[in-house]
Amino acid sequence: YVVKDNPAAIQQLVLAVDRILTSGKTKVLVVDSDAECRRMQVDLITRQHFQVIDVDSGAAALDILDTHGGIDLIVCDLDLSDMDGLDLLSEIRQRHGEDAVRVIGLSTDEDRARAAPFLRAGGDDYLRKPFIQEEFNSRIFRVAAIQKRVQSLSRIAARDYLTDIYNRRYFFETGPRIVEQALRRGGLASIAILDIDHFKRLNDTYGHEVGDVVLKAVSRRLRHRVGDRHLLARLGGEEFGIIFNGLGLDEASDYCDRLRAELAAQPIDADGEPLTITVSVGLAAISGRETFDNYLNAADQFLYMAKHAGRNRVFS
Ligand code: GH3
Ligand code: MG
Ligand code: MG
Ligand code: MG
Repeated sequence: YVVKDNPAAIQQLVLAVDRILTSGKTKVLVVDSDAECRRMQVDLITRQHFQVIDVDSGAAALDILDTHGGIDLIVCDLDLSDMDGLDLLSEIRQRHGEDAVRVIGLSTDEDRARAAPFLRAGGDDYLRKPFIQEEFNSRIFRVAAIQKRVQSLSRIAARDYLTDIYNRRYFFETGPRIVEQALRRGGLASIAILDIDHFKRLNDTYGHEVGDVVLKAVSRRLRHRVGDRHLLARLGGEEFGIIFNGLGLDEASDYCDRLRAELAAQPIDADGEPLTITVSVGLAAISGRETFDNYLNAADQFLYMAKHAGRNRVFS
């Protein structure tokens, strides 16, 4: 932000920010319009072995959060040159939700009246300037630890325990939002239910543990193929849901058929035993006129038809 007319410097800055954000350490964003104050905070936080990015305005802070993500903790002066700290906090919560990041507010003695509304609006902690270094360090440390806990619990709540892909709860929470976003931008979306064929027979023949190995292997393959653009979840048992973000019925149908063919072509290694599995897929287009549950039901009916037509196929 100091280098905005220098493309080479901007490039360097972007790379530096990315380097910080992709490492495993706690990432702290210091937002303060006073350069001296900012430097002192950066210095203290760096000595706690956290990684720090610092910016001099609320707008810059919002930019970093929007473009990079990955920030765990924000330490923010409540009287910024371009924005009230309280407004910055509301904006952050609105754009990124409650769990994304913890926010500690700082203000001078004259501004101490800002503390209460800041905390009531969802600020996580508050400290008055000038502060005692030990207290600053301890608050940073505590709030960072809380955020690690929040992240770990959110991850657990969203994942399926056996396969570690998203679970049913996450699918139903996030699916409608993805669909709505895709349609609002004028894009397409479709929804698929994929079900392993004769899985009960596989369990009965080889045992439940081998069944679990197969579920994990299929999940890994699906996750690998589906990637981050689309939403993949285990809906239950041997049944998976996929929301294809940006794909209409034709494209999604080709996509599913390739998935189906690939799964059938590569036997799964279950303790040295190569097992060939097939899947059936029901696929429905999303138009924006129906509820999320109705699209899912449509996909389920197509799945039923795919099973009756002999399995190992895609119906839409
Ligand atoms: P279809 O081709 O019609 O889908 O037949 P299917 O046998 O796959 O379907 P069905 O619904 O009859 O059986 C699903 C089986 O999946 C029954 C259940 O024991 C098994 N199952 C569900 N969850 C798990 C799991 O977590 N691990 C294992 N090993 N098996 C599971
Ligand atoms: Mg069944
Ligand atoms: Mg099945
Ligand atoms: Mg099933």
